[in-house]
Amino acid sequence: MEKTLFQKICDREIPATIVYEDDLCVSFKDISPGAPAHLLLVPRKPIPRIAAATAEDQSLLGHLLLTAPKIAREQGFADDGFRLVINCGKNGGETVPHLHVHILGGRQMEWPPG
Ligand code: D5M
Repeated sequence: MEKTLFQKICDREIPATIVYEDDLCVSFKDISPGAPAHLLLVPRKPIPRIAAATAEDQSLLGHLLLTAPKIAREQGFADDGFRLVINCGKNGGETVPHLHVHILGGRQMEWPPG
């Protein structure tokens, strides 16, 4: 199977500004930032979207949710708050079919999102 764009970033075949990595996931700067701080956190496992995750992925998903705030703290934008976003499928606005958590911060967020 062809690697996804984000697998290629994880494997350093495509350049990105990586800010965090461990055995299970990698975080890097979004190429098209929607906020002063905009990171993506992706599992190394290429789950296409959150709706495609299974019970087997339970601890991986927990790891992602625990790691995102840790990265925001390490990157210095957690104190004023931040937003985590997971887009799923076409109507969810997912453009890269590899599960990713957006970590957005550095400005006041609005609700509802567009
Ligand atoms: O978000 C997909 C996000 O992926 C979008 O905010 C742009 C970002 N993106 C796309 N290509 C790259 C590369 N090469 N580096 C870093 N960031 C990238 P979605 O939720 O699927 O709309």
